[in-house]
Amino acid sequence: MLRWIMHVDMDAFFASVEQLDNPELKGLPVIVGGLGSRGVVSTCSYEARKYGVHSAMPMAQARKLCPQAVYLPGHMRRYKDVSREIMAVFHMTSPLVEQLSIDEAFLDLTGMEKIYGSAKAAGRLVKDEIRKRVGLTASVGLAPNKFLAKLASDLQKPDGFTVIRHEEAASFIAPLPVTKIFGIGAAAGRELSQYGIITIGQLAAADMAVLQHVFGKNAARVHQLACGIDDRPVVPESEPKSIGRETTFERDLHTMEECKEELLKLSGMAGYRLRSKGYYGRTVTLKVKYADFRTVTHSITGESDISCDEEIYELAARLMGSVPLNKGVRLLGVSISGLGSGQPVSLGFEEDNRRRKRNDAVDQLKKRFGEKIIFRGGRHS
Ligand code: TTP
Ligand code: MG
Repeated sequence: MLRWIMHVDMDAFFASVEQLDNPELKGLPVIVGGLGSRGVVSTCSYEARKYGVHSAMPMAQARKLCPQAVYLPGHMRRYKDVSREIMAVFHMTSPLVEQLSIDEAFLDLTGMEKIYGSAKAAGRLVKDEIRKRVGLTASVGLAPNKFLAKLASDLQKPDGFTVIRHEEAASFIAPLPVTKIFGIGAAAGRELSQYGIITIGQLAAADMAVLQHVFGKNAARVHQLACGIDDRPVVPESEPKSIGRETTFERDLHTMEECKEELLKLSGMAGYRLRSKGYYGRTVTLKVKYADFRTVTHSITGESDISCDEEIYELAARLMGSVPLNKGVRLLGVSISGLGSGQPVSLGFEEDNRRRKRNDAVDQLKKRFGEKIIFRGGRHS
């Protein structure tokens, strides 16, 4: 059976979301990134790329190249929401999806021609579905393996659709520069050019001794890629079963007050991790390790979805109340399981919304200044 791998990558992702949400920005150069004096460009619209602006460029340089652009700080939460919708389209299309970043993934379509008619039809379907659901364009690459699929998706951006067929794979990539192969950067490219090797085709036909000289133990691998061969499987990332944090204390804790104070910090850290990975949960587990290394765990399942620090702490503290404190406590851990992703279901009580807003604000601060910036209540450390 012929392998078919699809690589999908959104076009100018953050900038496109901004243009979608603010239609007056359509057709304009839009630059998203850190706007402070030491900020860098996260990405920019294709209109801005004409001026030479690109990701990771210092913002000050972008301002010189394209002073008329619209500069925006970005909305990470929104991008994550859109990303989740896109990933849902991928998961609808194939059971084997490997997410590479916020806006790209590999899908293994091998053997799925029967469902879609052809791999090409599946590719079209994904592009159409993304446009319908989120109103954005994606570039698709379809090829016999990951290396070729990723290379293909990049060739006709934006709104690209590139198919590399099995029989044409080697000849398709032969005229491209060697730096199109991941891992061959500008330095290796220059070294190869001294041997007259500029294109991937020349690399495929090169003397192995030269490749060994330039790439050492990776020579055979690079040679295979140059021939269009890449056997790496699409590996779906496994979902975590639980998310949490634990701390071993420098000195054992003896009072309920001390334990609860630590639980408050742990709940904040666990909650931040939970939310930043886009999950909510149903069950909170408390782990207590005593000075004699005996460990107990207790779990409790909440009435509704849990995502806020306060909810986690409330349940963890309730569990703590049923744990005897006749020995010193060496370690405490708080984790959340029964995970789901997306927005937690809430009854929309005023207090729920207030809590969520408070948690969002704390998350933003932690994201900007590091996790240690805030501990709720209690003493700061
Ligand atoms: P990319 O897919 O690399 O870039 P892009 O989607 O903006 O543009 P392209 O059409 O070339 O694919 O990255 C996806 C998002 O990740 C991008 O919109 C912003 C973010 N990002 C950064 O924040 N910093 C970076 O250096 C890069 C490369 C991306
Ligand atoms: Mg992209």
